[in-house]
Amino acid sequence: MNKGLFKQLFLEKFETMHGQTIEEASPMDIYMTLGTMIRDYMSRKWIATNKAYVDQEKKQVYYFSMEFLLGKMMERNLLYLGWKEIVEEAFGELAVDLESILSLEPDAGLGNGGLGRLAACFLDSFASLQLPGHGCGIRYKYGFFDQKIVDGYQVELPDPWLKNGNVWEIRKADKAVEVRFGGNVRLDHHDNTTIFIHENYDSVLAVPYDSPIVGFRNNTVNTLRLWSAETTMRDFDFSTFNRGDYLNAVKYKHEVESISQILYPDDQHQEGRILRLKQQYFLVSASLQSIIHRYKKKGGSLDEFSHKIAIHINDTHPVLAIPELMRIFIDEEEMGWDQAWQITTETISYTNHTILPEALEKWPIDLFQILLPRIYMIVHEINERFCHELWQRYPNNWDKIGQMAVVADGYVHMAHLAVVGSHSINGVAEIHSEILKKQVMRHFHELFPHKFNNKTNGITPRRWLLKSNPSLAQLITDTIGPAWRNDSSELIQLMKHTDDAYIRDQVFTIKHNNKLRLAKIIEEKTSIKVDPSSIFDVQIKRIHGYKRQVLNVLHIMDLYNRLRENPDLNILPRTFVFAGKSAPSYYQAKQTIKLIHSLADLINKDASIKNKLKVVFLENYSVSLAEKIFPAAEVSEQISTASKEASGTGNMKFMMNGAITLGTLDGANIEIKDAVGEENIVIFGLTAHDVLAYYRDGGYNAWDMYHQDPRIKMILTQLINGFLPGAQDEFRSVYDALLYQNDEYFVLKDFSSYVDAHNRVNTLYSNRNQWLKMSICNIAQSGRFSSDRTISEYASGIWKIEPVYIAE
Ligand code: 26W
Repeated sequence: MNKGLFKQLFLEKFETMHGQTIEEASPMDIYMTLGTMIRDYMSRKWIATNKAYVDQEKKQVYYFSMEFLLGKMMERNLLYLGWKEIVEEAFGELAVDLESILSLEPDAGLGNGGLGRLAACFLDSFASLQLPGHGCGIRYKYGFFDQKIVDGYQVELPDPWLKNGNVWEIRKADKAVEVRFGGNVRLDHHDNTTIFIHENYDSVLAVPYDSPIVGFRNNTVNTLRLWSAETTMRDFDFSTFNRGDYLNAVKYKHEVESISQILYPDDQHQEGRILRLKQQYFLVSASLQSIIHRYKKKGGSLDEFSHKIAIHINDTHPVLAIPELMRIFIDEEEMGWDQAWQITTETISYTNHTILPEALEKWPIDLFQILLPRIYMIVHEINERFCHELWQRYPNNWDKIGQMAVVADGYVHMAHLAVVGSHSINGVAEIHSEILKKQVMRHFHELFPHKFNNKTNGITPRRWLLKSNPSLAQLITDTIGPAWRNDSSELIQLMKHTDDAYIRDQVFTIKHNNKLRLAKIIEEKTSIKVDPSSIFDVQIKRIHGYKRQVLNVLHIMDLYNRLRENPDLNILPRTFVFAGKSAPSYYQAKQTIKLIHSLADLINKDASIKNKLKVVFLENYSVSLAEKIFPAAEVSEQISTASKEASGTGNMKFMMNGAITLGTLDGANIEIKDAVGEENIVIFGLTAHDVLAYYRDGGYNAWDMYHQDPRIKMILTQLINGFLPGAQDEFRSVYDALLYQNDEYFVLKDFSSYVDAHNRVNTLYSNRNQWLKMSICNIAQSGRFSSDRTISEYASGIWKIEPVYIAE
């Protein structure tokens, strides 16, 4: 492609699509035309990729996930195809501003947070590493809610991201499959075998929408297949409607479509709602049917299935893939139990993303059985056989067997099903995998030690550096060459330049410009003016007790108290930036958002502290907003209660953009510390070992902190004495959680060490050269946190898949 050719093709495409000339074009028409052109161009590569996969009979992996938090795709696709500059110049000649066209695209926000964004980074790495890996998910009509802040409170609005259509997807109506819910199972006998007949079920039509996922500057185009729930024509238009039961027909249609209507806006808390279980089964049943259908059509033998297909489940949400695969093998393919079980376990692998007990999924048996009668029978049988094995191994140890059973205490335990029915279980950072093996899943680890492994998370350096921080990316390319974009281990070459005055200067200038850009966004969105020379100290992530935004707030209050007492206090000016959404039903998290706003109100208006402190909350955190914040950040707040954050991936995005981590020894922070060395990170607080010991043995009393530390006493009093603007009792619940509920997340316990850590940051930052050296070191060491490294490890260690070269 070159500029002249692009311009010509674009104008032709525009006229055929819109029946008018470019002079009359609306920006949306231009967006659609460009999107269609890109898609058409990718289509040829897409066909070639699929053909190569089939012809070469290479093993493929399907990544099953309830969430894919993709963000925008157009700029990504332009960059990856190598078209961006051409289009920019051609549009310049047509007096069209590419930036404003790109901004028209809504984020695909089909995820809550870390787990969903990880799935998106993985798709990026599959394609960029030329690996045959595809995503399977749900095409939610409404993505993660839009967050509005009204008077300091979070208000949730729907996210109708599909309202103007979606240029990237292709509806494949002919590939629709049927998914069955409810009804009953009748047993029949044929030639000495029992046959299970599922009858009187409600049937839902699953219609796939495929989107191309193109690799970086290669010819690989993989597929993200998202399923949409529709009524079958048979059910809606004819039978019910003809009986004249119009209202019921409409109600039924509505009920069916509700399955793919909305993403559940809760992470780290399982709700037990039947619609969620429906979504989970809908995803796995539709995906497996289509995978097997295609596999057989291409002549594959089921005996070979696990050698040709790997299925990965992203947390337990798609764990029904295990009994569903068993159902298809046994009921539809007439396979015996033992063979079906062997193939199933060899096919499926599972990642755990959290140890928070409230997030571990379990479903009440009665609800499960009514919705999925045949699947329940299979789960029951899996449980019987597994408990029998346990009995052989641990005779009479009912306690242990009860703790490990798949079905127990009236519930189906999804994580147990995942461990029993898969060949690999991994955590997402070293410490997390260790906690799984030694604590949460210790009985399972004892039984199946070979199944457990670690795959430390990663992020794609192409979106989180090349796309979001182009000037830093350019500096890196100028310094060490462009290879880092495909081979992130190359970033280590930057270590040779940590003392290079020119590079330091450039890193400083780039960061400063990114801060200016963010300062402008902050002013536009909040009317708050921040000092671009102040330290940009950033905490952006879901709002949750264990992530301890409250600890950040308490430190800011203390700093403010010190400044009020002495306005000439010798500290560097700071800007504290927050962003993040709370689950709609999570009261404490919502109060935390209000607390940040009240504090911001108080501090930002106080002239006496001479602009040394600003507090900003940016509403509606999203992939696109994140892309603007990470490049401008200098301090990365990773302050979860040790042991609670499985990995974190924001920490890696900050690091790759040159921010210094201020964090606890939790999740991947530990590996970041190992990578950069103690002198290039600021660590504080309890260790996971300390925290787990407190939970086990007790011995922590939050009131001791209150009585021992006058700073804590003062701040906590300020939470409830009207010091903060707004109603007197607004923050009583925050106060009570910290004192009367004994501070479950050890905020007060870690307070003092957190304040010390901030003081260290202040000292380090005052030596500009030292700070820039730290920053360059962080960028240089961030290569190991590329999702390319992570996916290569999954590919060789778990899935046994290999790259497939796709010719031009
Ligand atoms: C059933 C409700 C529900 C929904 C989502 C429970 C749990 C989840 C996810 C497992 C929450 C999640 O996103 N976990 C995060 O996963 C990231 C990717 O591995 C990690 O980096 C984060 O530490 C972890 O919190």
